[in-house]
Amino acid sequence: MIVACTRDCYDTCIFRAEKREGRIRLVPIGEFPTLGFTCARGVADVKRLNSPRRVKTPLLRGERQVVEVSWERALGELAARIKEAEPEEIIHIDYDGNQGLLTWYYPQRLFNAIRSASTDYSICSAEGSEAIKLHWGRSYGAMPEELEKRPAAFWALDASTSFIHGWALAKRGRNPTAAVDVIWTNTMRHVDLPVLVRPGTDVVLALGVAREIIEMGAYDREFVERHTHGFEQFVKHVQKFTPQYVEEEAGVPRDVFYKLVDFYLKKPVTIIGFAIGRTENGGDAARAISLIHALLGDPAGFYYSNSGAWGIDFAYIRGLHAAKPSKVVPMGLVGGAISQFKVAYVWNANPVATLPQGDRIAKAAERGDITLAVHTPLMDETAEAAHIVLPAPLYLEKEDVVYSYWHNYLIYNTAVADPPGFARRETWVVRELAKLIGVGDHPLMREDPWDAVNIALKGTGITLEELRRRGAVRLPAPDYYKYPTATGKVEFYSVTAVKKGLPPLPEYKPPRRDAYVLTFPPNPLYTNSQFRDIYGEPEPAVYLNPSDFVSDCVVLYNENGEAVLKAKPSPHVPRGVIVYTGIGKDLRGVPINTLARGEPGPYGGTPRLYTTYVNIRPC
Ligand SMILES: Nc1nc2c(c(=O)[nH]1)N[C@H]1C(S)=C(S)[C@@H](COP(=O)(O)OP(=O)(O)OC[C@H]3O[C@@H](n4cnc5c(=O)[nH]c(N)nc54)[C@H](O)[C@@H]3O)O[C@H]1N2
Ligand SMILES: Nc1nc2c(c(=O)[nH]1)N[C@H]1C(S)=C(S)[C@@H](COP(=O)(O)OP(=O)(O)OC[C@H]3O[C@@H](n4cnc5c(=O)[nH]c(N)nc54)[C@H](O)[C@@H]3O)O[C@H]1N2
Ligand code: SF4
Ligand SMILES: [Mo]
Repeated sequence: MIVACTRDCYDTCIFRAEKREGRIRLVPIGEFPTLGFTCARGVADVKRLNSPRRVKTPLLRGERQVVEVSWERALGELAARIKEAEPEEIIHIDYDGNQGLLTWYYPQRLFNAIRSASTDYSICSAEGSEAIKLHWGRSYGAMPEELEKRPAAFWALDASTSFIHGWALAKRGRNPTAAVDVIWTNTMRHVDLPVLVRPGTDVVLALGVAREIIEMGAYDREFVERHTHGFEQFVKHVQKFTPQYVEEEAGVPRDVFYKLVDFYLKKPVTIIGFAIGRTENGGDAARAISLIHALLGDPAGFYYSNSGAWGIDFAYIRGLHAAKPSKVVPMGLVGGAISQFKVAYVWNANPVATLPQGDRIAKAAERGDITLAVHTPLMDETAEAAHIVLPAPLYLEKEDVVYSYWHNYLIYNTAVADPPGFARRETWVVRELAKLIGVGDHPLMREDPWDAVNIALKGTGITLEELRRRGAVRLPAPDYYKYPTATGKVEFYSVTAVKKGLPPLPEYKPPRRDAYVLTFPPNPLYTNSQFRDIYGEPEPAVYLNPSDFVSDCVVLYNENGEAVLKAKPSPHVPRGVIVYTGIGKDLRGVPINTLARGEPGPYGGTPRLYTTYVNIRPC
């Protein structure tokens, strides 16, 4: 049996699942793209099936205690709350705890059918995707194999921690590697050319590199003439991004800058970390980095997210062809705006911990301002705050179709274990709920979930039946010479942006220099807030440069709130930057995201949480 890890992760590892004497073993496939190894989470997935944090029975939280109830009672209660509220007073909050088409996307149909409010799904990669689309009409890029074939630059990505198979391929290829980051991550310490930049200044560096390539006459004239639009305006625009300006603004010394230019002349692939979109000027940085590859005549030279390349009709599974949300709230603002709602239904996400000011969702539930319901396999902060908790199967306990935003395998996941207790899958829950609310007959809810998947897969050229039979199918690489922009070309000067009232060329606004920047590199033991049931809580600590060290206990504060944390000096953190590894809490148990910046970025609405400005004082 074949299964793929459904977590929000570049790698989407593929396993052979073996069952011997009732015991399940997951063996990472030896061949590409999993290469015979997996991560600390992949190793613990079987153990996690019996995690003490599993939710096995529906729960209702009363004033005094939490009681186990039947599905009928729990769903009856939830349906009553939903029926009492106006559609725009109901919000569903879901993200990528499990990337299965039926687990994440299909349940959105119920909420679109009743025209409730939705988030904008912007927390992770939307900013960069929308930004790159302004120039290319698409945001997909390099296929995984490229990492092994040519030099690789990891830009705003600690690949050796969060993208271990991409990292392994690059290392296996033995070509030169580079990284651009604001701290000395493990990746920065293990590439040939590490480039340390000041937070939020990547766009300056990228436009500086572009300018230099043009100055040297080293760009691909034929590609520029045949496939691009607005080169002249771009040339003019980049003039001010001289090596001197790059040094002053981004803090990159001249010699390192020229080495990076040389590196780009070798036609590397750039893996642009999703993280770039969560930084100040991040969308503009993604735009500028992608355009370096247009200069090089290399439309397959950058990678951001390949989700859009496989032809999967996500909008169809979500039901957007038939009904749309009445209101859309940027994810970074949901925490602050939660009291506008009466009911919040959460699945596949842990917003109390993972969203900026997510702790306000828990507070609103505690005050009784909202009814909070959660469908989850495991107790987390959101479930602890919820009035209604519904038990869900983990990915090894249900069938689903899984895609990757990196590699081009589509996988049919078979269930290798039975769900515990009364756990029921997402499609069942929303269809039962639909009946109770009175929309069971809505065309979106009537359609069998598997039929919906089959239709959504049409553009991939693979039928559900074939996929089920083969287990895993390799999809073809996309066409890199098709640009669905206004001009049909790669737009150095984005006509599309002008139409949308956005700047046609990547812009730079200097970040604040009067505060510390709190940022969040990945933690190897967790995927976002998951696996604390196995590995415990991440340390409530921040790292800072020895010269910024004031005390071993600090209070970080800004206009959003305060966090009390242990502080540790680290030579890997430059002055002015403060590092919290992963997503966790402070010493009082307050989610670290109580501090995070929530206001949406200009292109895809992603909050700039990786450039969170804070002040610091000793405890
Ligand atoms: N082990 C592990 N793996 C994961 C995850 C996890 O939690 N743990 N999460 C998964 C998810 S949801 C995602 S989206 C991806 C995360 O992957 P990405 O978001 O693509 O990147 P990260 O590896 O988290 O690294 C982000 C890097 O950006 C740096 N950075 C911060 N500000 C700036 C800036 O202004 N400029 C530059 N150049 N760099 C900056 C940080 O120091 C950090 O090293 O990984 C996935 N894989
Ligand atoms: N401080 C800080 N905040 C961040 C980030 C950061 O690096 N630092 N990263 C941001 C990024 S990139 C992202 S993507 C978000 C991630 O935000 P989330 O998507 O909220 O994060 P996860 O912790 O991956 O997933 C959350 C929940 O999904 C549930 N789940 C897992 N499998 C299933 C399933 O099969 N069914 C159901 N119903 N539920 C399931 C898990 O129990 C878990 O509680 O966080 C963002 N927030
Ligand atoms: S979390 Fe990522 S690296 Fe780990 S098993 Fe899942 S896909 Fe593989
Ligand atoms: Mo993410």
